Amino acid sequence: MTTRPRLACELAERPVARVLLALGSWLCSSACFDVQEVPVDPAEPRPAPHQALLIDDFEDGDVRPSSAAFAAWRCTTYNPGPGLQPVKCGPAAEGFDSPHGYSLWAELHDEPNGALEYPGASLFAPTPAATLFDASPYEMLRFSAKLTLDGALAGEGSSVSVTLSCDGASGGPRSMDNLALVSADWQHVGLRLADFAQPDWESERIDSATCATQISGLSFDFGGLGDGQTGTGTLLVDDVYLQ
Ligand SMILES: [Ca+2]
Ligand SMILES: [Ca+2]
Repeated sequence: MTTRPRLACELAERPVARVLLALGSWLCSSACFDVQEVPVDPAEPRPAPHQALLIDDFEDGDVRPSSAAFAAWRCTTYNPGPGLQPVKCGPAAEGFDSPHGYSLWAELHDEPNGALEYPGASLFAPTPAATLFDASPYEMLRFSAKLTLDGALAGEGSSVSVTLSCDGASGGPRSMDNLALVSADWQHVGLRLADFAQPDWESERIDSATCATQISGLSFDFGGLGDGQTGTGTLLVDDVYLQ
């Protein structure tokens, strides 16, 4: 088990309203991290496909997930809004014990103004329009990842926030998230769905069990700059499963 990374605390509060306004709550849910303890065991075996729903192993080399329950992978940066910090994502010629994964690269900047803007980068796959996905039959979200951080993003710990978005009772988007430490070497991560929690900043509350029945997207995010800092990050993901 890992300990809670500092990043989670740094990202917990302020970006919410700005991201909500700028990107809609899907991205907001990606931007605002709740702190959870996360089991990370690089030696943990990958699940056999027959035991899991394969979201994507990226071996077809395209942007579409293996599972039709999710639409094409895409990426963005936020705080400030999309387009203001460079970001790229796409199929990668490197996977976890396989030829292909998917990469997210971003250069993040925090404005030097004495305050934290919590800039972040997100790789995400929404569900197809007007559809929701029921994740309640599954216990774990599993994926492989490696994260390389440079500049001010490089530090003693590098972490990836994993967010499952869902629809609240009013129809407004909600989310639940979890945090994983990811190093510069490939490793397997297993997150219990029961350990995902709704961020404190979402005013309309939804319990995680309900949220799991109406998933509207999945995202992997990194960030964590201090005031005025700049850094770049490359996240590679592979073998995204529900089990
Ligand atoms: Ca692969
Ligand atoms: Ca700042």
